[in-house]
This record gives sequence, structure tokens and C-alpha cells, in this order.
Amino acid sequence: MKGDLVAYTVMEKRTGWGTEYPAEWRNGEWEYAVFAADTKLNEKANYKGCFECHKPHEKTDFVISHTTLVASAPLSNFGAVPPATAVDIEGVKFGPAKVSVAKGAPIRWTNKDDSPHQVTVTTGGVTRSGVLSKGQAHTQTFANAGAYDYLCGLHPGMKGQIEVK
Ligand code: HEC
Ligand SMILES: [Cu+2]
Repeated sequence: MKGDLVAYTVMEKRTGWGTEYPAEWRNGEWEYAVFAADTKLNEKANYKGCFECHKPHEKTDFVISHTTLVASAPLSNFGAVPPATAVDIEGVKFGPAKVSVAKGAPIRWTNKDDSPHQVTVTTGGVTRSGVLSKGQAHTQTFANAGAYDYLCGLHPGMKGQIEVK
């Protein structure tokens, strides 16, 4: 989606909503709203149009693209993306020095030291992160199971291990 943000169009359903609408309008318990870019409610939007256009999609709970998006998402459920496993870089050490993650689950290294650090994975083909200044982070996922060794390219004595299950 290119260009300036012009508005937010949203739909939300809650138990008991929608009773004030006539049957030919009503979209179950769904309610529609348009907010301007500054998040103020647009009271003049064509709300009748929202109901009319979404009405034929009763069989898919009045949502149209959402069903297809969920089905085509890699993890089949947007909520299933696991949170990143955190590794802090502090005191010229990776902590914890050994982490265990599932295949495809992200690991996030955050540099908390004043000096810059870096993450170079040496197992299964070398991958190098950029140099991380204080406060910067690097996120990486591993598609294949195995034990991976890594070190800091600036301080080769700083070592860590990743177990991917
Ligand atoms: C001309 C028909 C039409 C009108 C009028 C319309 N919509 Fe939609 N709406 C659609 C279609 C078609 C999609 C699916 C778009 C896609 O897949 O890219 C959609 C998708 C959406 C979605 C995403 C969720 C989903 O999968 O259905 C929201 C939220 C939404 N519309 C809100 C609104 C609001 C709010 C209004 C009124 C201001 C409105 N729509 C008016 C046809 C319409
Ligand atoms: Cu380092």
C-alpha cells in the first residue's frame, strides 16, 4: 500500500451488537467504523454501504479476505508466530550462552554493552549480522534442526550455541 495513510476502516463484533439495524441491513453482530488518519471517527462515512457490501458474505461471518489470508499464512494462524527468544549481549558475553528454539522460531540478540558486538554463526554455512551498537538488535531464524555455534566477529572469544529442534 503506497502513499499517505488516508483512513482506517474497521469492523468489530461483540455480543449483542447490531440489534438496532433492520434485518435487511444487519450483519450479525458486526459494527463498522471509519477513522481519519488522525484517528478521529468519521461520522459522515457511508456506513450503509459497509453493511450492503458485506451482507452477501454471511456464510463467512461477513468477513471477506480474512478467511483466505488465514488459510494461506505459513503457520495457518496469525497468532501462532512464536515470540523471539532473547539473548542479551552484556559484559562482553552472550547471555544465555546456550539457547534452544524450535525450527523457524526467531532469536533476538540485543547489545546492551557500550562497545559494539556482532553475531557470526559458523555452523551450516557462515552468516554474519551487521555490527550492533548499544541498544541495537539482530533477529535470526533457523530452518533446520541441529546444533549451531556462533561468536562475535569483533571479539572471537565471545561464543554462544543454539540448539534448533
Ligand atoms: C463495494 C463493496 C464494499 C464496501 C462498500 C465496503 N466493503 Fe469492506 N470489503 C469489501 C471487500 C471486497 C473486502 C475484501 C477486500 C480484499 O480482500 O482485498 C472488504 C474487506 C473489508 C475489511 C477486512 C476484513 C475482511 O476480510 O472482510 C474490513 C475491516 C472492511 N472491509 C471494512 C469496511 C467498512 C468499515 C466499510 C464501510 C465504510 C466497508 N468495508 C465497505 C467490500 C466492501
Ligand atoms: Cu563482541
